[in-house]
This record gives sequence, structure tokens and C-alpha cells, in this order.
Amino acid sequence: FDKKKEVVLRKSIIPMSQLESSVLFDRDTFSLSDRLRQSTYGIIAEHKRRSPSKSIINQDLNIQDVASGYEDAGVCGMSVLTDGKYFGGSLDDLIVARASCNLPLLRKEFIIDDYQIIEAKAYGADVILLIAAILTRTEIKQFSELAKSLNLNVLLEVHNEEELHKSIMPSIDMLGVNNRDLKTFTVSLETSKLLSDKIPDEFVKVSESGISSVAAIKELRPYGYKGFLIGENFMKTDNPGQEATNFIK
Ligand code: IGP
Repeated sequence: FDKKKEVVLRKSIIPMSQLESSVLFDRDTFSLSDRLRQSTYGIIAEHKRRSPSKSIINQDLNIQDVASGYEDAGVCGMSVLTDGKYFGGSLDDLIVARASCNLPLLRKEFIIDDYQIIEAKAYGADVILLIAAILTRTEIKQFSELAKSLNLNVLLEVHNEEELHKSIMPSIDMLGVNNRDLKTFTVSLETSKLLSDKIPDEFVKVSESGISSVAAIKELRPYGYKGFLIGENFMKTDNPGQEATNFIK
């Protein structure tokens, strides 16, 4: 897992104190969980150029156009992949998205260090993702409490009951059930259905991955889901914002 090495190198180039004195670091953030609670549609639209499961999805778009297209469509938030190795993203993508829209932005990243949370805020994110499969309960507590102290929302991602039990704590805002198994890449909406009643009501429930139709969302809503994270289905088209409008009417 060379994320650790990457973080060590990044830290040596831009020290944490420098990030903390940046213009974006000191700003009011948008709350994704509030928007999802109030929304009828609950779409979180992702920017993703490629993925380990599908290789290239779309390399030809400007992230400015994608961000403003999603905003015009009326989505609740935008997820920006910043991992370079597997997803072809970067922190530059995040900062360009920040400059292009006023949506709550989720930094989609494998977070394993406080430094990445400071980075998330300094590059314009409002929300961080924590993945239960790669973190201990102690780490989840440390990272989510740091995020809360910076006024960032926390989306905690789980794939099974064990991960869910390990992760429940008050510093989490939203619980995301990933329908994709990160080890085998198989996708099943049943994962969201099975875990829904195990998630306490105070958390906003988000269903993530493999959602490719309005029918799928209609199927998941009765299970209490208020958020739907959609990437590939939008990004595989020439106009992701236009495709997103089909999910908001
Ligand atoms: C989006 P999809 O199937 O609509 O493109 O999925 C999102 O859920 C997926 O990109 C994702 C992800 C992650 C990526 C969910 N959890 C963790 C990287 C890391």
C-alpha cells in the first residue's frame, strides 16, 4: 500500500502548517448531509476518469464542465476522485472543481493520515470519505473528529455488518454502503438492502456504486436511503451533467 509513501512525500513538499494558512483552508464549508436530508432526489455525482474495475471511463472531459453541469442539473453534491494511481485523479481536480461550482465537494481518496484531511480542506473539499475496510476503529475516531473540528462532513463507507459495527460513532455524519466489493469488484444493490436496517436513524444513509437507473433508486428509497452516489453511469457519457438531469425529475 504505497499511499503511505505518497503522503510522506507530499508532506515534505507542502508542510501541514502551510496548508493551514492557505486561503481555502479558512472558509465556510457546505454541508452535504443537510442537503441530502432536505432533497427529494439525493444525487451525489462523481468525477472519475478511470477505475481499476473498468479501466478508462472518460478521459476527454474538462472537470470545469463536469462540475458546472452537475450543479446545473441540481445534484446535492459532487465527489472528486483525487487518487492518481488507480483513478487518474489529483488534488488539482479538486481545486478546479471548487472554482467551478458551489456544490458540497467530497474528496474521494484512500485516507490513512491526518495530513490528507488538512489537504482536503485546503484544496476545497467539504466532505471526506473514510473507508472502514482499511481503517481501525481508533483511526476512524481520530480522522472523523479531526474532520469535524474543521467543519468537514464525514462519509463513512462500509461493505458489511462487521465494518458497520466497528464504525458507528457520533463523529460520522453519513453512512455509505458500497455496493461494490473492493476486493472482487462485483456489484450488488442487495448489499444496500441488507445493511439498511442495521444503520441507526441519526445517520444519513447513502448507497454507493453500480447505480445506473432511476429504477434502482426507486428500489432503494424504501430502505431509507437519502443519498445515491453515482459515477460511471454519468461519466461514461459525453455530457455527465445532462445525464444527471434524468435522475432529477
Ligand atoms: C461510484 P459507480 O459504480 O457509480 O461508478 O461508483 C462510487 O461509489 C465509487 O467510485 C466508489 C469508490 C469508493 C471509488 C465508492 N467507494 C472508494 C474509490 C474508493
